Amino acid sequence: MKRVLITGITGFVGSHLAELLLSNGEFEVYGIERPRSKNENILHIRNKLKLFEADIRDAASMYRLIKEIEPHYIFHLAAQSFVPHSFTAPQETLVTNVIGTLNVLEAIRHNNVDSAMHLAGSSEEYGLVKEDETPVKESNPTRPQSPYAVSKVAMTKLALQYHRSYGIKTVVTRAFNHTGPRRGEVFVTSNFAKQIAEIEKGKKEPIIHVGNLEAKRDFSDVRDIVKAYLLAAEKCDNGEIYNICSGKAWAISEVLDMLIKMSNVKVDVKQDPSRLRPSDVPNLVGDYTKFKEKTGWKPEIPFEITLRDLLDYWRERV
Ligand code: A2R
Repeated sequence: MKRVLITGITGFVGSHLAELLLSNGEFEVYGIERPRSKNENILHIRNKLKLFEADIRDAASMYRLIKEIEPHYIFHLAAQSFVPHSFTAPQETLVTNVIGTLNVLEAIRHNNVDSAMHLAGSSEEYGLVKEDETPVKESNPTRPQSPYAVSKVAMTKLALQYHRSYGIKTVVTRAFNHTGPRRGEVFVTSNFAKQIAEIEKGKKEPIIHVGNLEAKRDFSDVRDIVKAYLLAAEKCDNGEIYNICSGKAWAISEVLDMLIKMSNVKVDVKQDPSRLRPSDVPNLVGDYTKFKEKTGWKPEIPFEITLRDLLDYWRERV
């Protein structure tokens, strides 16, 4: 059995990755949680996991943890992951996403363990993408548009530098938007789905509040994304960056229309200025050729199924 440590296991992606690894049967899955972690995402698999209390901002706790586990693989997903929050809490975002990552890298280095580390970068690192630069390749310049994006650029650069300087096995993926059941309700797809589910149950007036509907995003299903993360750790070259995406862009307005059509309720749509970002990325669509050539991965779950499962997830919860 290979020992795998997931930071961020209580989160959206971490919980899906834990499920995948457990179902595979070859992995012993370790994770970290904090005293106040919301743990509903992993309640159903909790007894199959080995959970430790740790905070990535605390270097000593990461050092002890990695010394004790000596993981074969580390999936570093823990982060302040919500772009709008990074404008109001830039310091928290930078400390968690950059210093937190540094603490994991340093724990590997000082303990001299041979872990292969996958780090979840983000398409947000590309930021402002010019018309003639889409679909975006890994070689595109990064022009971050938020403190979150800056934090992920810094995290990526640290991961690659630790590989070059110390030979630490790091692979960075830049996933484009991904969604599905358990997506945090602050994220656009989940937020729309939750509002529709509430309207269906008569718990909310029939008005959907929205932010920027013009933005175009490349969406994948989280269950495809976690398969890609496992392949990245197992098959990709260290010190490299790989895009993971569908290669197809959807306007946020199209996503909203698809969700509304999955329901019988009549709704009005209202723009809420507080949902707009100080600077936004207009069009983000990626090119995953590099990753596909290395691993054979391609997205399998149609976006309609992803949205339907997300809406059903909220129908069971509101
Ligand atoms: O908030 P918690 O305790 O439930 O844990 C969250 C974890 N996390 C931390 N873990 C340890 N020490 C910290 N200081 C710390 N801060 C946050 O990160 C949770 O388990 C995870 C974030 O989950 P989500 O917000 O649902 O993010 P998601 O979508 O799963 O994103 C995974 C990765 C992130 O690196 C994103 O930036 C990237 O994919 O897109």
